[in-house]
Amino acid sequence: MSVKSLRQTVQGLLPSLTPVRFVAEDGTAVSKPPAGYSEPSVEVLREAYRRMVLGRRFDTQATALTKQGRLAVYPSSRGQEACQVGAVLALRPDDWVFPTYRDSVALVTRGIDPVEVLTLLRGDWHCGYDPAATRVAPQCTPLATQVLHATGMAEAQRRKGEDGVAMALIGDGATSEGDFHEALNFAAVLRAPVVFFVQNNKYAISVPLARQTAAPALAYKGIGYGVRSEQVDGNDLVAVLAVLTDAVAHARAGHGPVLVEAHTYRMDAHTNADDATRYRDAEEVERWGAADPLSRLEAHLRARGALTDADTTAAREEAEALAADLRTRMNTDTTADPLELFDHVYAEPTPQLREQRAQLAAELAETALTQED
Ligand SMILES: Cc1ncc(C[n+]2csc(CCOP(=O)(O)OP(=O)(O)O)c2C)c(N)n1
Repeated sequence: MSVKSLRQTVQGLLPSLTPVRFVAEDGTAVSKPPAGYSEPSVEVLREAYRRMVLGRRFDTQATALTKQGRLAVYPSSRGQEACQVGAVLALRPDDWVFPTYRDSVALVTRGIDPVEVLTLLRGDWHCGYDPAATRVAPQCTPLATQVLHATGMAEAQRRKGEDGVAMALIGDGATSEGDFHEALNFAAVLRAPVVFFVQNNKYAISVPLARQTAAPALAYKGIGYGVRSEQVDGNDLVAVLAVLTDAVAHARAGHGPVLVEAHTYRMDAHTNADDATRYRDAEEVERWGAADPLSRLEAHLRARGALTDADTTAAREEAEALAADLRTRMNTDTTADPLELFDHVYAEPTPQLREQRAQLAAELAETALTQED
């Protein structure tokens, strides 16, 4: 390869030096719009605003349900709505999404029933919706395994001659897992149509980014594998949507995978069971509060005359109705059969599994007898 074409190849992979941004924290447009990206239409931005209002209300309601004991655990994504809504709006309904436990708002945005989204976190079943019908994989709890699954699905679609894209949602901490690196390498070699979307929310439970990586940005991790990479202001919906739409188009056109790192912040604790005050100070949280993605988009659209009081009221009313419906339906007890636990582990249960099932069945029968006495 000549030095000239080598330089071009490297430049084609490199992320911009600072995160791509269209809208400043106060809602005003940045003076020099980022080159190479198209701004989403006003209609799309209005829809994104509505989805972000719904997503935030869903999130605060789910957190409240943990306090009432109706939900076993909830990893909030408050503050990450621009990432979660932007990711889904950048995809077609027939593209695949590979989410983590923190991506419930993305799933609600995808149109999945909020009660079904919470099935895993309620502890009832591993997945409450139909992954094949929704093209959303079950929310992944082991870190980074979904990145390989997304790559495999993207490659399978390509081999079938379909033009679908798979998007893996992943946290900053999970980029230290081997699976992340294997997936990037594999995807780049195969030119699989997959987008790796890292939501860098600055902490992996209590581990800050600086103790996770020495890379100048997580986006640079793509270059070594030959994966085109970009970084974006994750609290600017306009930028997230513009960058992800571009990444999806790149993958769909057969040009290979893209890694996008969004710089955002987890406003709440890791989950309701975690005390974030033990590892980060209030000042930092307050600073990020000023960068809130929802109020930023609202201010931006209002300044452009694209959002009225009637629009914001309508969105909030719709969000209240969603929360009320969620409360009502989550207030009914589910009646799960403990033996169902063994149903879908293997197509053919192993002898050990059969033995465990029999053991549990005997214990349940004994408990039932004791209760009758
Ligand atoms: C393979 C694996 N190792 C460890 C854990 C325990 N664990 C759960 S969440 C978490 C932190 C993840 O942080 P990050 O990837 O930044 O995602 P975030 O929760 O911030 O969205 C860890 C270490 C796990 N779930 N899976």
